[in-house]
Amino acid sequence: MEVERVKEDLRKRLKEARYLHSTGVEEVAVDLAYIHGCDPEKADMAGLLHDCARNISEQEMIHECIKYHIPISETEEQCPILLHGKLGAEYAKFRYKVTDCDVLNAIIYHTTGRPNMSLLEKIVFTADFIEPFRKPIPGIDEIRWQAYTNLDHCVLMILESTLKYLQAKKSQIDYLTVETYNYYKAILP
Ligand code: DGI
Ligand code: FE
Ligand code: FE
Ligand code: FE
Repeated sequence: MEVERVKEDLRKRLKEARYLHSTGVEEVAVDLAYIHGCDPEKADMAGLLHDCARNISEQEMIHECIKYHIPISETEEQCPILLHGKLGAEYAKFRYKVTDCDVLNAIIYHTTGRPNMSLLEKIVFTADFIEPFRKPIPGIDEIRWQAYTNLDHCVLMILESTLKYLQAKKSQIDYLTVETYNYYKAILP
């Protein structure tokens, strides 16, 4: 489906704030694609669609995952919000006719990341965190700077910030969030 038609559909389906966030991620992802040498059209689609399954209730998310045969881990059962990436990729495939695996993986892994992410995966993961409509958090200026300078370092800083936030909230931490953090910590000097 064309980007403009996807946008029109998302504008109807998502709450206004979530739609604005999605277009913010879209724009930042395209900028990062040009800077880091990634396909801007893929970044555009992945950024726009990354949260396309975010606007349903936790209960509905579980139901939808069962419908799409998405396996649910114990952590995901406790924190169903973790499922919106995997479910979003299914919507991208079936509702928006996305076939590109890299785009689908960027949607799947945008919340936890994963070790050894593709350039597009890192771009969407990062754009989700730094887009201009998101509520500012301490350290965001340095993280934004690193997004345009050293993307791996930026990914590590985002994970550090997310882990701190989850620990403060006493939320369950997904094993992939931890593995991703360990991976980027280990590969950086
Ligand atoms: O969907 P967004 O709000 O744009 O952002 P997101 O997909 O990165 O994160 C969604 C929520 O998931 C956010 O409140 C942070 C939280 N989250 C990220 N990693 C983990 C997590 N929650 C749990 N319980 N465990 C994690 O490892
Ligand atoms: Fe999300
Ligand atoms: Fe995120
Ligand atoms: Fe998001």
